[in-house]
Amino acid sequence: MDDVGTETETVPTAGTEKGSMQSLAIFSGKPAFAEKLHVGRPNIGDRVQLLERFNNILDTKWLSNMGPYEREFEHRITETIGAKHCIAMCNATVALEIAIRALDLTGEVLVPSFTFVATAHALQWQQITPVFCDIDPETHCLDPRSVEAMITPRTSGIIGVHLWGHSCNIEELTRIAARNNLRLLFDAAHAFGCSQRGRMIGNFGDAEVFSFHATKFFNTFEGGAVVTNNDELARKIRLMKNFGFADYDKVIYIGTNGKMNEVSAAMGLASLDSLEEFVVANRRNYNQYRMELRDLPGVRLFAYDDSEKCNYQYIVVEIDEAVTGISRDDLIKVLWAENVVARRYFFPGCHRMEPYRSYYPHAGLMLPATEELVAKVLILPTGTSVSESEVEQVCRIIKLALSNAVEVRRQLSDHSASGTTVS
Ligand code: T4K
Repeated sequence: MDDVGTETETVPTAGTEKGSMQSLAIFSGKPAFAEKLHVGRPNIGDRVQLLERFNNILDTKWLSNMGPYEREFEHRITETIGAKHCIAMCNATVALEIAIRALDLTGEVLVPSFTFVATAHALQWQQITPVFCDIDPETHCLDPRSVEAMITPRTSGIIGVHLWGHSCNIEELTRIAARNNLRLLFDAAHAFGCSQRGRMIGNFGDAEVFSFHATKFFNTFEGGAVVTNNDELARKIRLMKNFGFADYDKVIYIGTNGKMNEVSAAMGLASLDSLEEFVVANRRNYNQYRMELRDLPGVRLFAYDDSEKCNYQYIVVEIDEAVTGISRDDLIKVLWAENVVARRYFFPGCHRMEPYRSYYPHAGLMLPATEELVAKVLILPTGTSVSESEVEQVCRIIKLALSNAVEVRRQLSDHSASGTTVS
């Protein structure tokens, strides 16, 4: 793989070898990393080409409104995934809102609670009720049985989320949607470059929505897109993202402003050129984590299917406190003290966030798998800015914390008793 021109960033370590319990920063050790090691560090493609495009934008003074880079970007996306239409947007949340409206969703829509809150908000923002369904604990995606159980006469659609880039049970959801005359939309915010049974995500349901936010492995600073193979839907969505303008002075539809600007599109083109390199770095880190964390009782690394195309952009670990003797939250405190900013995506689940928690205080009763999972999941850093030796160091910290679980727990409870914060 030729990586010339792609930015790699190394985070200098503080030079602390983590060998003994006392070397952990929550005891008396120096933090493992001098600078914070983040989840979601943006990958940057070829800077020279990117700046050339930026200069071109300034020279031509075409900054937005379906400019040449936006159109090229849309074309490249459809080429990459083999879908008929790509409508680029300013972000995935607006793309979801527009897709929901274009599909005429009303009443109730079935969604997972275990997702980024934008999935639910995109509905509630339009006075549509998100009805939270449970997930399959293996895949972390919608459990079709829960979906079926939640259908009422008010249900108009399903939004499946391909969490972590792992596809939902598309076949079963498609069957349920067809049987019940429901629209089927996929929130594919995590799943650009992934496939299901060899077919690229972006080709399923009525439409799918990608996110190209800065924290995604492939970014346009802010950005998103609706992709669909339905000509009529694509036409409607295109109108909706540009206030409903069909021509100069001619508005034929209610619309909003969902346009992607030219700087974002230029960044997207640079990201597309480096896509393979980003995936290679993510896969390398994933394999390293897999090797380091294998055989650790109570620690489960979310498994990607190597027979499918995959972007490996999230390193998802489940911590089973009953086995490890240390909770996910205590482990996060240990990691943060070492400057490893691990995250609890998507804690505590949408149903426990406002306004949903006030609207449906007992929703958790219908979501046992979600309730269990939100206490276990931990996201670890990866991407082109994270090296193999840094992955090794992160895993060494985890192993050290787990093999000294009793002392770590005692130390952390002493910290909280004395009012000192760990991170
Ligand atoms: N559906 C799903 C399933 C989603 O996951 C998302 C977004 C959406 C829909 C909506 O897509 P967009 O409308 O955003 O296109 C982040 C992102 O903001 C969000 O886009 C993403 N999902 C979610 C999973 O992650 P936070 O709250 O973690 O963001 P933040 O600011 O804490 O950033 C995470 C880490 O990334 C930081 O610790 C540092 C690093 N970072 C972040 C930014 C923005 C950088 O190093 N540089 C940066 O520029 O939500």
